[in-house]
Amino acid sequence: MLRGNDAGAWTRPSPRQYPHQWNWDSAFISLGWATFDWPRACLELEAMLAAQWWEGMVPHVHYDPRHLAAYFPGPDRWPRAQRHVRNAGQLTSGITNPPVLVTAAWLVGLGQADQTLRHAFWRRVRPALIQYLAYFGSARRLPDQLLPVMVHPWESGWDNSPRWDALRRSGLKPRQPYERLDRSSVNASERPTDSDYDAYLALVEKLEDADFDVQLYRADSPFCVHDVLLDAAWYGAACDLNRICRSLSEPPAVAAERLTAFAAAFEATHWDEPAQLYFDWDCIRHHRIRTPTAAGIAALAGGVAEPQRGQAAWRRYKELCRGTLAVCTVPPGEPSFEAERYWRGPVWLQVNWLAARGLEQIALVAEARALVEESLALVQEHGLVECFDPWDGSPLGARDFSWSAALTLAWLER
Ligand code: 2M8
Repeated sequence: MLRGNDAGAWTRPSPRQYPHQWNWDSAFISLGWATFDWPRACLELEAMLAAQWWEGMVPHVHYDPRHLAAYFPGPDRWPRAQRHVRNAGQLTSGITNPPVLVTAAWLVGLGQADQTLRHAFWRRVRPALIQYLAYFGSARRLPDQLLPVMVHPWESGWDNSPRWDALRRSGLKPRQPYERLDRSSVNASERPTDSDYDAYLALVEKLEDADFDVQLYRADSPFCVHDVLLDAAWYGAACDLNRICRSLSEPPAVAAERLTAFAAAFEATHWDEPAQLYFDWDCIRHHRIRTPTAAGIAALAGGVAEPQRGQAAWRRYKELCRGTLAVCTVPPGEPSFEAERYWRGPVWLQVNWLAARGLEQIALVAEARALVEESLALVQEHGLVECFDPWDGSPLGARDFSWSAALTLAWLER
């Protein structure tokens, strides 16, 4: 399937629905390539870094100029973004993704037994990875805050998660008309709604109007959050980048004191004692977004959560999702739960991969193994699709889905 979805230097998330390169998709996809074609895994990550901005940001979409008519929105909706791209001619979106790309570079490197090749790869990517993580600490910080902000649901990768329903309620509409293309090969009931898309496109216009200056954007936008998964991914990425640096006998990219302060801010911002769960933080309305979703569980992968809290969160979330397949992205008792609609209930293998990695980090090794077994059984029965119905595992969303194939390979190899 990866060979089938191969666009040359990167892999399409799925052949029809997503014809370009996506940032965190490529991170997960590289882990699959690494099991049978290591140079191709490196190429996947380096192709993503080739779309990097002067400011260090690695965009969430790196457009393939051959397929611009097949996906909306294209780079024409991000005209100012193109001026930020370092390599002339690369076409990008204007937002990023949780930086699991850095962790993928660490893991892909570890998959190479030949130290010369491994170190050469890490040496090639290290400067871009340092700039990428530094971007969150500079351009993405509000005054007096340690944690970066996330500015668009597409950036979180959990587009229509109920975590972001305040945005839906804000009733934002874009100035420019548009036509959705995402429901030609996937059922409308499995995709975000029209009001979600109105808000997504309106936020794109706001980011463009502010020329991606976060302070300007925040002053005029109803959406600006500390995303629990992005923050955890940043911390995990910083630790993995330091591991790369140590292997190369280079100084750490992120100082130990900074990591300690970041972890404390993470707990203070995201941990919710009454719910015993990790939640997101709304920087506009100044409160925790107390909507239980699997994001707080996937966040355990970053290795930032305190182990006892992580264990409590896993127990609590399992209780809330009793009777569903693991890991249901929204508990079925939530009013916002929709079994078929994208990030509002279905099971995603990428979430399961993050959750299993997180469970290992908090000493729930047997639970991690059980989750992997359950995920592989799901694949065996229902195929390598985008996501699965949390009640019976029926396939949902796009077919021939690359990160589902890649993570299955990575699990099988282990
Ligand atoms: C989905 O997001 C894109 C927009 O970025 C879309 O719906 O068109 C999300 O599931 C996201 O997490 C994923 O990276 C992307 C490509 O698989 O698709």
